[in-house]
Amino acid sequence: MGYTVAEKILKAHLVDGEFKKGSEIGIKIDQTLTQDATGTMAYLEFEAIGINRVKTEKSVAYIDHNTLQSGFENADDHRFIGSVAKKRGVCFSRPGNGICHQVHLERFGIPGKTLIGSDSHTPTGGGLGMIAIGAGGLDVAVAMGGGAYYITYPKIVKVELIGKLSPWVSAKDVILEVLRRLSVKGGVGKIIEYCGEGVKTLSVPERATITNMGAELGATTSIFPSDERTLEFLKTQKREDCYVELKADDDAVYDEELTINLGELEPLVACPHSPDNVKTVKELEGMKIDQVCIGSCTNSSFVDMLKVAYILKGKTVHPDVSLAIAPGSKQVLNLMAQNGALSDVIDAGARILESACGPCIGMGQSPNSAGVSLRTFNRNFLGRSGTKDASVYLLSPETAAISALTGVLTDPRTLGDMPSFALPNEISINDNMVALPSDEEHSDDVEILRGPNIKPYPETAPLSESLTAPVSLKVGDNITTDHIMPAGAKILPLRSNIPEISKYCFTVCDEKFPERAKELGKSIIIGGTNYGQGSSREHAALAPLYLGVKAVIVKSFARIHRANLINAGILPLTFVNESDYDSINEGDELEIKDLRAAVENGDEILVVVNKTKGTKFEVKSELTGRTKEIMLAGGLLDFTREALKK
Ligand code: MIC
Ligand code: SF4
Repeated sequence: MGYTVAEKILKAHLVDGEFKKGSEIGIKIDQTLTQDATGTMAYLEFEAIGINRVKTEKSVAYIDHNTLQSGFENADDHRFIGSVAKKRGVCFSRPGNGICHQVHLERFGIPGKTLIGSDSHTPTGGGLGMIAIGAGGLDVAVAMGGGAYYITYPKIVKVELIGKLSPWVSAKDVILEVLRRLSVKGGVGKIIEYCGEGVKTLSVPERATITNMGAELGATTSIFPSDERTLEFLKTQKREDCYVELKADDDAVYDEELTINLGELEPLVACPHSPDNVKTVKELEGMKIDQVCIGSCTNSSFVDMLKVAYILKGKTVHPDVSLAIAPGSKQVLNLMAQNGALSDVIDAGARILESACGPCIGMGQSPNSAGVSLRTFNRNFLGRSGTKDASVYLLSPETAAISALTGVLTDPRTLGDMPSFALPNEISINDNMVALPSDEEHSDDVEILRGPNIKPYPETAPLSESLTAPVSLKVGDNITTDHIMPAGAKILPLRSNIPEISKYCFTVCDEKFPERAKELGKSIIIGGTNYGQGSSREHAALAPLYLGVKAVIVKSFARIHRANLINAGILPLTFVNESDYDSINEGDELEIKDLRAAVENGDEILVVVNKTKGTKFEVKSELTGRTKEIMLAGGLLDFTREALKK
């Protein structure tokens, strides 16, 4: 039996477990990346594990999320990360160098390698033929220390691309079509692997747009083969020596199949407040808009910017619209400056932002009250833009740019003929904004610089014998990590201070939650399906940990968040009968007797007594060998420390 591209890479990196669908496997990690909003914690955790230097082939620390620096906090985090990186053997991509995923694709990604990053859009690297997975900071810390990364051997979904995109229809429309078909939970436990003759019509940055937003499917990752288009991209980056060809065997076996005829696609748009709420642009054409934002790790490549500049050239942004553009990296911004595209967009009235995440994570550019914002980003969760009653629509740079001129949602195909846009063969490469780490023998001389906002990892405790605690919160389906631990300009600077940031935990759903949970001392959260979808931020587990949450009982979990809960020592449980969800109310006192013994025995089913209602229901714990040990130890940090001692 042959293998798919993903399986070949996983197999070559297998260090633990049986290479069999559904079983837990440990893979060796070649590269890691962190960004500043999750990075401070990840490096504090790396320090707490107690290893001096990273053991990966390449680890890079990016500064791209918290770049507003409206107080000392962000700048302190940057300085801390820069100093740790230097001491511990990590390359440091300085603020200004660009968004982690765009820069990593350009300068560090290598086909056939494994990468984990403390950011859910790490699968961007799948555009280059990598197994690139988003993970919690603690998992990344362990991988930096040379530890394996554990996943459940996923199902592989084959997405066969046939034909070629029509003019003004783009890679963003491909992934929006996949989201329309599979939904935000359709990818959980799966790797999405692209193949077919349509693949070669897509350049690496286009492929990366598709794998990037595969995160919104809940997928473990997404991947393209590595072929002549990959070589072409690496040559432009003067990195052709990294090239290896990777393709699936003819007799590879897939678990599910999907075919997309690129030629039949039309411009699409994801409507509020979910990336899978997809409609055609035609259906909504003419909708009045207030704001357009172009950029983010999904759509900020040079070719995206060339298209935008072509559309804007010689025109003026509509008087009722604010247009903001954030090129994805210093390389992209510089190329725009060199070829005149920058001048075209400035001249049209675009507001040029620094090469960073910016508005995508609510760091500035919040829309006006009840504003309609068109964004080339990947997430439009309620409130994420910083304006609670705003309506955010996700779409391609082409649709965004033309709409910025007309003031209403507009189909870019009205532009007529499309010239061909391509990355030049020869570009100037300058990695001067990547600081290299110190030599190992000089690392003792490097001082780690900590600011007053940087607080240690919250306290953990081994799993208790039994658990009796009230329900502090009951929420519905598709709760995102933006609900659990919101971001934005006010809250993001607190990422290295769990006591402070926990004051905002779940406030999108219930303003009183942090206070209530703290008062209760220990508590349990009840949720619906796909709980914890979205970002990789472990703060969505660390803040509840700090607030005393001991268990979360839901209908189903999103992959990264479930792993983060286990890493934090919070018990993730799912209902055996989903209807039991209805019988529980906030305030009910729940009890799980002999919890520790049951987890030790590997009992699959636990019985929960609702002491308030006088009823009982069953939940699944699904903790396997390793995750079971982590839970018993009180989380991954304690587990790893103990393992190292042994
Ligand atoms: C996001 O897009 O939500 C983020 C901000 O990049 C997060 C990481 C974070 O919360 O720091 C992600 O996607 O993992
Ligand atoms: Fe940054 Fe937005 Fe990408 Fe997250 S999704 S890494 S916030 S650009």
